[in-house]
Amino acid sequence: MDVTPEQLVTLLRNMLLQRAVDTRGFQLNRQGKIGIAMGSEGHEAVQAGAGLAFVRGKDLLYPYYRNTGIVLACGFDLAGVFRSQFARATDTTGGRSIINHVTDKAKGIATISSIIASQCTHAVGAAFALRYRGENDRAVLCTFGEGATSEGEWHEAVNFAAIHKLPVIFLCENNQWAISTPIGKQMANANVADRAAGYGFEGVAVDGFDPVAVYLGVKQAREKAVSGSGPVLVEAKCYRFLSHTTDDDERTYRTREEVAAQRAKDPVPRFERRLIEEGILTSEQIEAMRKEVARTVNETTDLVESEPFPAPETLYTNVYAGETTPWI
Ligand SMILES: Cc1ncc(C[n+]2csc(CCOP(=O)(O)OP(=O)(O)O)c2C)c(N)n1
Repeated sequence: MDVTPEQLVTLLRNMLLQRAVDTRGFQLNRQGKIGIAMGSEGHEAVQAGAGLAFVRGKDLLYPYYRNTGIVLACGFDLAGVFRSQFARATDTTGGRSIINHVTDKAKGIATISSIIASQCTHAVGAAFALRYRGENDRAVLCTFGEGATSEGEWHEAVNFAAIHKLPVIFLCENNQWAISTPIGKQMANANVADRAAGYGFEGVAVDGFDPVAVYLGVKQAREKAVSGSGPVLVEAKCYRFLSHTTDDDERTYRTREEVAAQRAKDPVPRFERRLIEEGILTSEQIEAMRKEVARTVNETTDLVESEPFPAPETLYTNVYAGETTPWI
């Protein structure tokens, strides 16, 4: 068996948690409590699957802004996600950064970058350091949207990784839209995965609505990456169900028919049905899990909302570099 029943349950809980956190973010924004929210609805299977393949204590994650689910699946603390959203003093950037730019050095989670594709060159540099030090059982997971693959920095990063056969898994969360730009206006290739061939390394496309397919694709890519035979580009085909952020209105550039057709393939109920059919969980157990997740998200929201904002006298903290510790 490729995945254990425990892993299947872990995947579902992460997917439910992502969706609950997403919904809460949009609610908090509409209540005027947080400045902006970015949903990952439609990406749940990609992020749960990739997070399960990440080897905690060894691997490094270089995520992007839509990766709440993946940082949680890699071990990031749920309260930390809300601290970032609420810009509290307890946030990893001290409440200084735009939401979701969380980091946890001890867990190998680098900060999210909003500069599209800039995390790709950082990821490649970290992979070079791992190889240079002979830490050959460690890999770097670098994530981005399909729009990022139109950036020059993405091409520089993958080319460098291919030349030096670096242990990087490049995971593209292809949701078909880069804000209002559809994939057909980004590239003439049928698959993002095809881009890898241009740089002499392997690219594979997987069903991004199936967390097990993503898990196995990323796991195999990781095995290849740490074996010394170079990076792999994994393209997980998914869809963004919500607007790009709470500042965007997707109704202005997508038809309702297109969104409805994608919604019919929603990965969350689809995976729930699969676990019931395979006898892994009953519908009652899934309902109990959903309630536990809702309770956890409610309690964490309340806890973090009661925490203080950064003190005014810390306004200039980190504006000028003080003591620094290298990341890797
Ligand atoms: C270098 C750079 N150019 C443009 C932007 C503005 N921008 C923010 S998100 C985004 C779309 C990115 O789409 P994609 O990579 O497909 O990821 P998605 O948001 O769809 O998950 C753009 C163009 C930016 N943040 N950085």
